[in-house]
Amino acid sequence: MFEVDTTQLTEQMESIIDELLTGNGAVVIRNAFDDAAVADARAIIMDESKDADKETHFQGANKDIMHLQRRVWNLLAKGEVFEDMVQHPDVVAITSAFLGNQFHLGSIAANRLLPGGPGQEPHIDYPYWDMYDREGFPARINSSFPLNLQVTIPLDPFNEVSGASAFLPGSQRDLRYPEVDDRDTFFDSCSRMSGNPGDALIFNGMTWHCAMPNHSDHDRGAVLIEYLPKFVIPLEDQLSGVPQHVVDRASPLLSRLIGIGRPYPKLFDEATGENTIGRD
Ligand SMILES: O=C(O)CCC(=O)C(=O)O
Ligand SMILES: [Fe+2]
Repeated sequence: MFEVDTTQLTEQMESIIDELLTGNGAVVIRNAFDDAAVADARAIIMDESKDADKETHFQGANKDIMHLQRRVWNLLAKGEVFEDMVQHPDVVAITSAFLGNQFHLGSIAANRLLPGGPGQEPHIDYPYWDMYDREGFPARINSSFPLNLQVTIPLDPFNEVSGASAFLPGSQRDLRYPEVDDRDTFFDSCSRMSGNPGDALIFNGMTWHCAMPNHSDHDRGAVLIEYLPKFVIPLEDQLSGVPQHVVDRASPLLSRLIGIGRPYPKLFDEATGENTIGRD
């Protein structure tokens, strides 16, 4: 994977955008988060996922072992460390360049694969995640500009044995949900998002990818952050789900990410009579 040199971020930005949109579809910032942040996040997620009782996705063929892949949703309600995770300055700079500087948060959740845990079907992420129903999407929708940026933060070693996410380099250029018939090609040709706890694995959500089975003897946990341009409806309801004490201490960036002050939808009949949009 293309390794971002954070000391050269401004100079590299065009190459990063190229890599995400028309290159392999994924880049990595090594050691984005320190050991203390990882340990804190991991402890919270292990505790919150003692039961396998949350909605999960892309597990079609794995019903018997589905409980070995566990989700923790709405992490901003579960620990202060996650407030830092969604505001990492280098990730924010890349996301601003990729999705526009008013991007917001679609979701921050965890995916925990226990030993023996199953992989997922190859897929693409929200807002494309149900694109197997192609008729639900606009005519000629294509990959020329992005509506999603995903950031995976491993909390355990991510390697071929432990079930590091697989992705098919370049698959984002042809925006479509992988067919069942594409799976052999996917699994034969995929690369892995290998990494260490605290790395930030960043990818274009149009890239075909999936969690892979965990054949190791340890957990494979990860924080999954999804960023969206300002006009795409968030996946998680942060406005209801993020507690008031987090809202009260939120930075301007975090407030925007969770949708505080988001103008629409709006009751224009109740607005004051003034001109609010336009160059002049
Ligand atoms: O946990 C992983 O490796 C990937 C998870 C994923 O892609 C998803 O749930 O959408
Ligand atoms: Fe995904």
